[in-house]
Amino acid sequence: MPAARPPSDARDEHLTPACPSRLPAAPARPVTGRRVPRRRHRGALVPAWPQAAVTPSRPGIAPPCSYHRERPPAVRTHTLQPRHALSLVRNLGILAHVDAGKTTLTERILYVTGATHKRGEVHDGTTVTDFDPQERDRGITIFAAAVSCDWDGHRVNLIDTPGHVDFFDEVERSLRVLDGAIAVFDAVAGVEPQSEAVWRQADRHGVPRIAFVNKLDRAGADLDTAIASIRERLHTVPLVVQMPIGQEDAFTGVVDLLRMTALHWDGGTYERRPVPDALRDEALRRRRILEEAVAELHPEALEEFCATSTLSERTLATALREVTMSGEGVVVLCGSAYRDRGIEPLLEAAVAYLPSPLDVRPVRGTHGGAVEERAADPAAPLAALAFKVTATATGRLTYLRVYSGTIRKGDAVLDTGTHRTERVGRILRVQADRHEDVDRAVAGDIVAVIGLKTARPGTTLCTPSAPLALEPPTVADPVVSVAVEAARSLDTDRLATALARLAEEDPSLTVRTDPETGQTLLSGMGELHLEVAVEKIRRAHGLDVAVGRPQVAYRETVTRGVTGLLYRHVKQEGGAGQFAHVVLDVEALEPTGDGAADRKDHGDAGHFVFRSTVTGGRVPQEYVRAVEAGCRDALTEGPLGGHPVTGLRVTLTDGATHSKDSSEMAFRTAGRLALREALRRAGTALLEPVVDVTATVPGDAVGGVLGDLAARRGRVTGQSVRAGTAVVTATVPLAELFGYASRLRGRTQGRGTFTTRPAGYAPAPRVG
Ligand SMILES: Nc1nc2c(ncn2[C@@H]2O[C@H](COP(=O)(O)OP(=O)(O)OP(=O)(O)O)[C@@H](O)[C@H]2O)c(=O)[nH]1
Ligand SMILES: [Mg+2]
Repeated sequence: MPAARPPSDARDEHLTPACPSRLPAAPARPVTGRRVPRRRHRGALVPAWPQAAVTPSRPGIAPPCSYHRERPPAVRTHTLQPRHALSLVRNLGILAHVDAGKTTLTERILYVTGATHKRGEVHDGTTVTDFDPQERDRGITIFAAAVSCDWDGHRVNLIDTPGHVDFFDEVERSLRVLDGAIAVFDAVAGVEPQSEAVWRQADRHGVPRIAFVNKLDRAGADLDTAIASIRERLHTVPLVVQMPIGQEDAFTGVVDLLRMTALHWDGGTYERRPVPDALRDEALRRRRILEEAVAELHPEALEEFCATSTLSERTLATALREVTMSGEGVVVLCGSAYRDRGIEPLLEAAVAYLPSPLDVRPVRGTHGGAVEERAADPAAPLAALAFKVTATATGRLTYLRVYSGTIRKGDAVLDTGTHRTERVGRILRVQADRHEDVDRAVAGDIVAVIGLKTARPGTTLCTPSAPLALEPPTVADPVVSVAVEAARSLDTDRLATALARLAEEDPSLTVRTDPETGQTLLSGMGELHLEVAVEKIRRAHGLDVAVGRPQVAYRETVTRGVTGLLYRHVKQEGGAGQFAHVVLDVEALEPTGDGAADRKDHGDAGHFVFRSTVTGGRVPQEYVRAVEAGCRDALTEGPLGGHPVTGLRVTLTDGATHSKDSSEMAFRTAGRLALREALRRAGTALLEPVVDVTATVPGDAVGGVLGDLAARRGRVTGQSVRAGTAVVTATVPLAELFGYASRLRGRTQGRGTFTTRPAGYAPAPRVG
């Protein structure tokens, strides 16, 4: 981790009242992602704050006050929300690197809101959201789980997401249907690789976030260092609204810098007290830093700050909400989920700053080529996105996010994927592995439906008379495959059915037959992903499965181009003939530079650009499109080993048509065969997936770990030691990492851990 300077030091120079000439003008506000109109919900913020707010006896400092939150009734009532109440709904995700404490935080949120009576623990396998037997055995989250709770008159729907990189797609599908998120960081480790990856993912989806720095009770926890890493690695402005009271074991509470009161936790309850004298100066200093940071981002706050040299609690709260929505800054809170500290203020901040379904932009879809928007209105025609499908004892559950309209039990809905109309059997509100029947769900709701036979993750369900297709979540390319086979040949068909169902539930898993060996190949995002999938088949279907060695998914790329390749496709055997002449140039394309994006974002076609420079109408537009389609067909199998081809630009420079025999089909065939021929003549190279590895190991084991990484063709990119613990980063071919977890454990007597992050593709040393 880079040496971090507490953010407070960096800002000491601003401690004197600022005047217009000292503070920079508020930056222009670029409109990105799902922004909300800046003015729309001003004023709506204040009633959303809990009634625990105390009237300050003198500016900024609350009088002595003891406040124990009444626990809400334990019974969850899922009454349906009328339209006006949509503003009281929050659909939130909990995102972070593996082990940051997402599941523990979700568990504590359920407990403090009264949704549960017991605090479960990940290490005991007793949490609500890690209910799958494999999650309990492995102590990690594998599947995103939805839960709901009530807080201060708001309904909070939460999705606890997995942090392990292999389950990236599960997070992607969740982000697609969420309105806001809580990003969790470990107070010792700060921003870890996967936190950075999910942060960028949330940026792409335009999901507003607040941050929770967790584990402040751990030895070595340091809020300021974690905040510095948020600023440096996530390139955002941290707006820190709390200051911890005590450190590590002695961490007992926080100072609320908005209300300037201290919150102390003791057992299951907390108390608001005046800020202790010893902390007052530091708290005022941090409040000042917060005010300045907010004034720099928010024009009205800047005006007030310049006029009065301070910001009122109301202005701060309003500005924090708007800055959160626009993504220009991130509100940072802190605590310890494990020790139940900091949960209530986090919930307050979540309902105060994060958007309701009404705050996000109307959903966009297409119908017949035209783009259409639908607002979050229960009276509008239905538009709902299926984002998850699971087989349970209750039946096949299709999870839906309803964006507009109302879906009722018994309704006929159109599946825009299959163009089939299906009937909704039951509608369920889901609380992890428990379900409760409801009669209908409205815009803003996340529910599961039983009775849909064909809906897949990514399908839109809509009113048959008002069809609309919403953009489905993207699906990452699988990078690792294993051959699977039923141990008893009798079970071959059952295995095929089980694999098909698995791939249906998780679109990042694919099943295909190897044309050369005839083996069934299961492909996914990593070794763990496949291990979990196979184990699921063993447990759920009682099948004995034999699994081969994992293989990575190679790709091929162009290293030396070809110009002026002429291909003539002419056929005249009876009937209508085929005539298409094309001339192609093929060039190598530079990688985009973002390894993860190269691997995840360019879909099956990889990084491919097609253009036409044909002039004078020598090849009509529809035939140009057909040539492009043909080229894309050719990209699926490269000349080196039949792997997908990526990293090239194809230019159609010339061509010829025949008045009778030319057709789109002829040009598509010509495009495919021309590019195939061009690739044979071009210089090509094999690419293999590489990952960035971050290994955290005891200082005395570094030598062995470095040697092992080198033997795995790893390139060490960084090394640092802090308090006897070394962090080594390296870029390593994925193919060399199989079995690394047990090797690292062995080399470090079980004390070493590592995480990986996709880093794109790099040239492979051998031809496969
Ligand atoms: N000391 C301390 N430990 C914590 C805290 N929160 C969580 N933990 C522990 O950290 C470990 C990981 O916690 P989880 O809640 O499973 O983390 P997660 O982010 O859900 O992990 P994945 O779902 O696997 O990505 C568990 O052993 C927790 O008990 C905390 O505030 N303090
Ligand atoms: Mg978890």
